[in-house]
Amino acid sequence: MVVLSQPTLEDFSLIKTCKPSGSLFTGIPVIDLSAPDAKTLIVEACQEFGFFKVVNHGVCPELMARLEAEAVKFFSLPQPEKDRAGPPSPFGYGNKKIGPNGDVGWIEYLLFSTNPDFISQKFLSMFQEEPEVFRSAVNEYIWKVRGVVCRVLELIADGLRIEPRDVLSKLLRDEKSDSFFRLNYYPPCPKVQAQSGRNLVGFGEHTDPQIMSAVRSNNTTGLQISLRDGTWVSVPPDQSSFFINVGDSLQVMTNGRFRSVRHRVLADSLKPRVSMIYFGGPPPSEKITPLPPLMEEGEESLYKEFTWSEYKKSAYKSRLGDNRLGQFEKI
Ligand code: GA4
Repeated sequence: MVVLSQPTLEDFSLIKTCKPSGSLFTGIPVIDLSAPDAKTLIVEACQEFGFFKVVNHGVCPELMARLEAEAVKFFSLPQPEKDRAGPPSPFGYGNKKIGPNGDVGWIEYLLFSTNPDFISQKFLSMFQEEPEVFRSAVNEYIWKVRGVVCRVLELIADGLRIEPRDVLSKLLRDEKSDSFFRLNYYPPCPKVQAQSGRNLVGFGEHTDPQIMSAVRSNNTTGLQISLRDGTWVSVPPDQSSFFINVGDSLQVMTNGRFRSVRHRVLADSLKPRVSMIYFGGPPPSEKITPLPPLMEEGEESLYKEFTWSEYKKSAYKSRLGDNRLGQFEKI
């Protein structure tokens, strides 16, 4: 059995805590990708929640389990070995520090670009032994999960009656697509839970800047989303499904019809949470503006015009919880 080092109390001092909500929310939309009404249900879910669960997606559970096992193996390595894969500037291994502006959380992670050349280089320098097994699991997984997100984006185009149906998915399939992949490991926090009755915040509240993200986690709770009225609800975990988040860019491309969902992760008091997330982003030079066929007559964009590279630059100057789209809204 793999035993990970126990956190010390000093490790907790900067990290926020939060009272865990007892119950799990039962209202998350569940989309069967093969169902005839999938396109309509996805559009409704993107408008109401900016979040939904996808089942019947065709990615085999063995691949998810294999990648999860490889991730746990990595996070179980001695600290100096993991540190050799860091810091995440912006890609690599990170421990508690999130982004460049002072955000922290009860988390360890690996952050990659989905560009295969980049992955292989980083992996080769990261692992002396057997990089190939991990690398191929990551590459295969990214390929499959991108396929799922592209299918969802094509169903969205159908549901919104936009042509061509690859208007969004082609941005993720583009060889210049600026997409990320992240493996997160949230260690359990039993001491804090016992002393305060609160859980450590693993990843503070935020929205994803990209077009769309797909999260797969093990069966540990922790993910919470904010509803329209600002209430936080806990998402029941499901290791065989994907949870899809609408990102800021898709909110802009639908001129505010879709909602970029605010979400956060609380560490569990007893079990580690392991998640793998694909963040589908456009090429750097892509203009992020409302899709013309969607606009009603006389409708104006709610946002100033910007490219993905401009948005990303400004995101990396922000704090995690900031309303990043705020400064791009037209007044
Ligand atoms: C949030 C979504 C993704 O995890 C991420 C994050 C990125 C990082 O961890 O480096 C950011 C965060 C995320 C948005 C604001 C900036 C950048 C940390 C941060 C404080 C990889 C992304 O693309 O944006």
